[in-house]
Amino acid sequence: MYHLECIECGKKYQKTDIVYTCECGGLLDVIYDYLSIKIDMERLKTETPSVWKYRELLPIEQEPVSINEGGTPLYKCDRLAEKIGIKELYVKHEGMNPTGSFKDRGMTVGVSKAIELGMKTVACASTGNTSASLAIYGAKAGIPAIVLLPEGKVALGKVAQALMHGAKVLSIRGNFDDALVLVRKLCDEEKLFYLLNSINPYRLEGQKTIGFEIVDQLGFRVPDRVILPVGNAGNVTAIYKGFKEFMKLGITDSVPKMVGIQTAGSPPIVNAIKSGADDITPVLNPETVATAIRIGNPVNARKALRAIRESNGTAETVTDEELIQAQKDLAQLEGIGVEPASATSVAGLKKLIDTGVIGRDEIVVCITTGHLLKDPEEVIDVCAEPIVVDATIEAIRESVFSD
Ligand code: AN7
Repeated sequence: MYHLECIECGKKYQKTDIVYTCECGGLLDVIYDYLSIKIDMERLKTETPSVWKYRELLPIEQEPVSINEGGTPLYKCDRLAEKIGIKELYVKHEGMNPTGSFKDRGMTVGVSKAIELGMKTVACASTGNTSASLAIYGAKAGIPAIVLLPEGKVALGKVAQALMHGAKVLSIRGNFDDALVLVRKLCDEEKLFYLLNSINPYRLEGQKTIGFEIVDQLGFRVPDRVILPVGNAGNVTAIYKGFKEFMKLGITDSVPKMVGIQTAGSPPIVNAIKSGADDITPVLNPETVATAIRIGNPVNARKALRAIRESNGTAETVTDEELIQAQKDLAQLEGIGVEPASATSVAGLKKLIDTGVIGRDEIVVCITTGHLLKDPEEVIDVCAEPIVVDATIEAIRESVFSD
């Protein structure tokens, strides 16, 4: 039992309504009848984590469109912890999802909902990962997917996925924020397609399972902090909702402080948190090497600001240099390969430890949202080139042992 509810005016919508935002313009939340939800604790404590392990808390009644999303590893990162100067650090590597990003958690639910509602075509605007994910779930469901990408600004691996999985890929002359305005009109006003950006509250329902899994994988403990990159600000909102629901159901008795990280070139949420504003001021020309979060007007800002504040969390910026260093540290100290945006979580942790905002004895989970192979061109840019040598023992000996 669930319905949709506006976070601003409280207006309720039914689960059969095809609606993305409230009449008043406010964002919608999926609200359950929590008293009627029965969790089988024995199953919860023994079954391997995955998105659909938590189906009692997901808004889908039919068989879902699924390709085994979720259940991503939570690594204890002692070498990285030592470098940063913190006692207990975990990294939840969402790059280990089917398309290599956390978006799959939202899309398995979102596309399942599209099918339940009888929608014929699904669409999104994307900085890349959302489009890869929509393409794969559209393919699995057997319905067409339309994706709008900012021309020339999407990492190669993501475009490759959208193309190969058969989405209709449209490169927009404009940035992500422009593409999102356009696709919202196509879906909401023109009613041409079903909108699967994270303004669609069903997407966030899938993504909240990251919160469930963290608790599950820590042996039903709640960490002190969860740190993650923020773009459209859907994921930080979703994960916090997951932690809150586990508390509401009596599975846990606290929630972590939520910490959102953006880049110095694209910081609307950080600006609002630091200035105490109720809403964001859009950043007009966002620029960063972390193209996934090159977003100036995050649609879930009002939800995210509440989540961060209510949890006593914070938000911080990192520079491109800092996030590239964190990307290398994750790769070379822990064997965790992530795309640039994902590394902002670890770069942000380092900055907040160095400045004393986060204590060295806190239990911290950083979320790495996307896989290294999403953006091979960035890797080539920031790493030394391969060394070309003659195919002889001598040449290799000289190259390896000469310095
Ligand atoms: C790797 O694909 O917005 O704050 O269109 O790909 O929930 O938006 C991607 C976002 C973080 C930010 N890390 O999450 C898209 C898109 C990675 C991402 C984010 C994205 P939100």
